[in-house]
Amino acid sequence: MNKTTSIHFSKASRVISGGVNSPVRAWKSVGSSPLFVDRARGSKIYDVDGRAYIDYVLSWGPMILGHAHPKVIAAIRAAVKEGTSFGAPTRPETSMAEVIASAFPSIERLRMTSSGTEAAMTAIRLARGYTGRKLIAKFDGCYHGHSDSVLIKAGSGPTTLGIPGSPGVPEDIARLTLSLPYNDLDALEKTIRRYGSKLAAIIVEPVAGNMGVVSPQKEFLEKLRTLTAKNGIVLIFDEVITGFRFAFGGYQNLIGIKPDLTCLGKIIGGGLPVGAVGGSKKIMERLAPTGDVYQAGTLSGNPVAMIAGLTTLNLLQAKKQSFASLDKKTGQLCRAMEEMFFKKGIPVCINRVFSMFTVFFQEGPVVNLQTALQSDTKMFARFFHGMLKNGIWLAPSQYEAGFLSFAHTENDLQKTLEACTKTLRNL
Ligand code: KE4
Repeated sequence: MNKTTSIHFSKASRVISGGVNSPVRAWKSVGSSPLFVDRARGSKIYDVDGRAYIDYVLSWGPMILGHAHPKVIAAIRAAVKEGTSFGAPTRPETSMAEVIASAFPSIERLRMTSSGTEAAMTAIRLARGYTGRKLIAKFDGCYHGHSDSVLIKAGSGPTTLGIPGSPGVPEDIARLTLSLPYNDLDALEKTIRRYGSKLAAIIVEPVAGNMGVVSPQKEFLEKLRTLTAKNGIVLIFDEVITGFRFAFGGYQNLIGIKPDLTCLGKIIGGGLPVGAVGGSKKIMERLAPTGDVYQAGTLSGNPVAMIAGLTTLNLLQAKKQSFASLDKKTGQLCRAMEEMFFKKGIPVCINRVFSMFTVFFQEGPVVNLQTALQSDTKMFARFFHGMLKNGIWLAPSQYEAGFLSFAHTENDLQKTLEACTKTLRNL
């Protein structure tokens, strides 16, 4: 660890819990203090010593256009001149809702929040209020933010840190959440047979990104849709990561499945704090003030965040065709890395869905949390640090996703592969 980092980290640790404002940033699972970032532009991120890295974290997904896109920055600059928050409805919020509703056929009404956690928490409360039922179900290794009901066998930070449940979540709340293995049709059918009429909602990441990337097996999501519809259970797709990541819309559009509620975040905020929950008018109108399910937020739909998000979505809409190129680039990178590991005789399983990927240090296949946990996290940590030393910034956890942006160039990919070659020499 370099000297500057330790100075910044020890200073931060004197006043911020763990020195970070979100646990995964602490780099605990890769066994070092975190680098501090000064700035970022395009596909590059720069630490406080001015060292540049090709960034595959992209702020955990939002920066799909690349960092500090000039049009996004210009739009934010113009917006902040008019004020930053009014606590009153603004036209950019309506435009945001219109753009999202036009991209998601399942969304007739939307409610903005300031985080994905609030979006998922709202969706669950709304489903419970709408159905009058208490029980919900989720899937092991999926992460839907840190509200009490979903911190059960949760992915992302909880899995990274080995705290899939969490002290502070009362047993009375935890017992209202069932958690099943992802991609396990039998477990799903058994659970619905046993609890169907008691379940308010089932929430799922349609493509899992928080146990590392795990794609849904054929029929898993179709079966989920059929069984929830049959039993009056609200199906919630958590598309906080996947919303506008694969196409101009959700993963739901690509597979032709309409969930009852969708959670969004990350990309729709263009790098500013945002979340959203959307769905059918029938369910969404149960939210206060039209309905009786309460939900609120001082900065929900913040006009500056809306402008950043709208500018991002408008630029993505103009790139509709080039999502395929992002997919192609990511495929090239992953295949080339797979080849390198194979030649070195190091077992890896690289899971990729369009422009998100994870290099699991194991033979594979990785189809759920249980198989993901077979990975060699020590080897992952050595790979992480080797790539960092060679100028590549990967997610500091085996159980997270890597992302490409439209700003990643062929040259970036070439440099990444060169870094991988050098790293594998000493792995
Ligand atoms: P936020 O509350 O962090 O905005 O969103 C929570 C959330 C909800 N749903 C999904 C599918 C998510 O991936 C997330 C947040 N993702 C993590 C990383 N995988 C955020 C990084 C962090 O916790 O610092």
